Amino acid sequence: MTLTVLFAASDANWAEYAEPLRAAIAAAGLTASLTREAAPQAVDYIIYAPTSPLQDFAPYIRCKAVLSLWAGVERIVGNPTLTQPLCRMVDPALTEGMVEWVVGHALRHHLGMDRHILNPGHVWDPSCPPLARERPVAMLGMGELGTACARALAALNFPVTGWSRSPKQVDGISCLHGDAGLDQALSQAQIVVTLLPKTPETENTLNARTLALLPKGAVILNPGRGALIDDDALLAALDAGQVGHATLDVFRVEPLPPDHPFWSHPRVTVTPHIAADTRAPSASRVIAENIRRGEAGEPFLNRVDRGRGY
Ligand code: NDP
Ligand code: OXD
Repeated sequence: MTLTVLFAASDANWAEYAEPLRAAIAAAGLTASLTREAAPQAVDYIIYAPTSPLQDFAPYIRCKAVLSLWAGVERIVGNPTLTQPLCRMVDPALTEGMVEWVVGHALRHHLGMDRHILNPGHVWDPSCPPLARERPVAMLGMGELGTACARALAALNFPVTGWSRSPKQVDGISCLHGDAGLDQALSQAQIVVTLLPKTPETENTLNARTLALLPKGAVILNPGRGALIDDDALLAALDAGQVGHATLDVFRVEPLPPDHPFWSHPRVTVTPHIAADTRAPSASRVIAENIRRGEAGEPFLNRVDRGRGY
């Protein structure tokens, strides 16, 4: 039987994914027509990115799953027309990219690299940074990405405290959960990484109260979602020196508007939502495996829990 797989994402995504998806679907032993247009009632699976105009999933009565190309699903999870199973992206190459972004930016701040790279006065300042073992890190979110980043930082000897919704045990990481766990993690952290999904519960996790718990001068790295941080509270904490620097990859409005104060703040680094990209060859294999599972009656991988919102 030939499956109909609808690709609902941007033209640029199509150019990148068409060939790797066709190859991965064939390698999974499936026969499918991968298409950008099909009668809704004929579609078996939808590959989806929020760059697609598709909003009404109700006519897709035969569709067995909607397979997101994105890890974060906040723009689709609450769609009331979406009754089909929704699977988010867990791509090993995306995880690798996120580890590189987080470790790179953590080391920039840990080693005080800017002091030497930007040294307009040619000041000879031989003071050394502490060792990583003396620089506590809080990892807010201990899912696929947070756990991989926590492990990579711990391998460099940073003492890492992870925080999640449910209790966890991860070798080499001190794991906390719940409101008290958040306060405890923040009260020691010189570097805070936010890798939580955007849900009603995680919005403004970093706010005036929680930012005040940090040791003075702590650094924030946010590759999660803009809404995890209260922008005004962050700007106030930066101006007061409570937060020493914020490196932000994600924003409430993207692209970040040209007049947003983050662009010109001397202690904010903006990266344009590039912390970790889904990579077509590996992501296509993940998608194809889920289609194979759907056809074999096996449980889907990375299924989103609608109630939790991630
Ligand atoms: P996961 O779903 O694997 O992990 C989410 C983590 O957040 C889990 O540990 C979960 O806890 C925790 N969490 C969720 N809600 C709460 C809460 N209310 N309180 C405490 N902890 C909570 O997601 P990923 O690691 O794959 O991705 C995380 C996010 O990273 C994505 O949602 C997306 O927004 C962002 N992202 C950004 C990219 C970029 O390029 N900037 C690229 C890809 C993703 P528990 O383990 O208990 O469920
Ligand atoms: C994602 C992202 O969620 O790129 O995949 O932000």
